[in-house]
Amino acid sequence: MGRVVEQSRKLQKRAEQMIPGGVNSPVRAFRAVGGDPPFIVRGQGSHIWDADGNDYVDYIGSWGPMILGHAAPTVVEAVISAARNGTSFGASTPAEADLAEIVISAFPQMQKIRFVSSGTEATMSAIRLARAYTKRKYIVKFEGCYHGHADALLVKAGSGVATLGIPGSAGVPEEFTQFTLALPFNDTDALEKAFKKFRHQIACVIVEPVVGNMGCVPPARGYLEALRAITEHDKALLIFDEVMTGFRLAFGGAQELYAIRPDLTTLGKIIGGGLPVGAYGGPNEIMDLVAPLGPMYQAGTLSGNPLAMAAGHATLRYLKEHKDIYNKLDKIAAEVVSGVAAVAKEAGVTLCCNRVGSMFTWFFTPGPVTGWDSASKSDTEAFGRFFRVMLDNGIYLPPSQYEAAFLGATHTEQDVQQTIAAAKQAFALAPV
Ligand code: HOZ
Repeated sequence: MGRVVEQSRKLQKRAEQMIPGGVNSPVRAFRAVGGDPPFIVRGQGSHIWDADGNDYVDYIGSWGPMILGHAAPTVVEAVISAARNGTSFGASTPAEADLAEIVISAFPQMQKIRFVSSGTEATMSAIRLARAYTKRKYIVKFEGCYHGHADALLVKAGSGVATLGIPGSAGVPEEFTQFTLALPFNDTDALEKAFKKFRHQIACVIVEPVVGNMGCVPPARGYLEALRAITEHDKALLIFDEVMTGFRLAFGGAQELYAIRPDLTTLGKIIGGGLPVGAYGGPNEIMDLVAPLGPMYQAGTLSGNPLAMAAGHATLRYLKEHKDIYNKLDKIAAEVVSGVAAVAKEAGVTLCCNRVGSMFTWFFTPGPVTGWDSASKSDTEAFGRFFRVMLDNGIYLPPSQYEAAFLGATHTEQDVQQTIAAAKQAFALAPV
């Protein structure tokens, strides 16, 4: 089919003159897949439109937040009405407690929450808090998991770091990561060994309970239980990074789905309804160490911003009142994932399809994909070819093999059929 890309190309050239790579976050660049990134001018429901008028079924959803679809009326109204009263005060507003209350209602272990403006701030602060609480230095993270771009966490990270093949970021002195232990995901033995070697020295284990940042990788049966038991035994904290999974896999996130209670939870994306919000929360005993109550300092001019609080609250209130959405998301995601898998099989293309609820990835490898070692065996060239044909046929997927796709409550049967038809075309063109 082919797309007209003239306007997007012009906009990209203009942006490149002023913004590194023309993007304000590297995952938006098309370096790993090639082709012209569309410049988006409008979104409605499950669709977005670019500057050339091309219409796409959107499976990025702003990398997770848009569970209610683009320009959801309830969210738009809430933001407009908040904006009429002023956009920022640097002083407390009632909207902060409104959002706090509904978030806390979703997580049984959470008694207090602190809002920040991004997932990076949330995880960075939660780790500082875990160190303050345990008075220990080491942290454990997992290969292929991504917890934002704080120095100590850019070790064997997923997301853009994995996509661009940057093993550890330039500008991070070795000393800043000397207390970060990066272990393979879904490997209980490796964790046990680390806890044996660093007994009573590990402040916390931080994990994406369902990984989205090396593509979608679910936890093996019993793995999250093992994380809980090992951390509890050593009196280290368990942090669930639910920036992606919170309010997506269930209203109470992955911890509700898998029935595990971490000590701290980090959130972002959906809790801001498409505006910049992050958060970390947990029991009073830990959260009361946060300034001004305690000695762990963390701050932010735009934290708890009234527009962001209003968008988040409108989104969560809608989800709370329509919990059947999760069944609908599961059903439609299952249809699209298995539909594409079926046309791949017909065409003789080998895929490993990973999905939990409305997060999924078509890995171009026989799999199984259970961690970074197996994810990184994917044929990224084949993914790139698939991605470009999908885009030309109006399907907007994450431009990387190592990012989960998301769908929202506004995706339709027609979107699914269009996606499967596009995949059929992509596989027909694929060299076998
Ligand atoms: N966690 C998001 C995608 N893996 C980050 C989005 C971004 O870096 O812009």
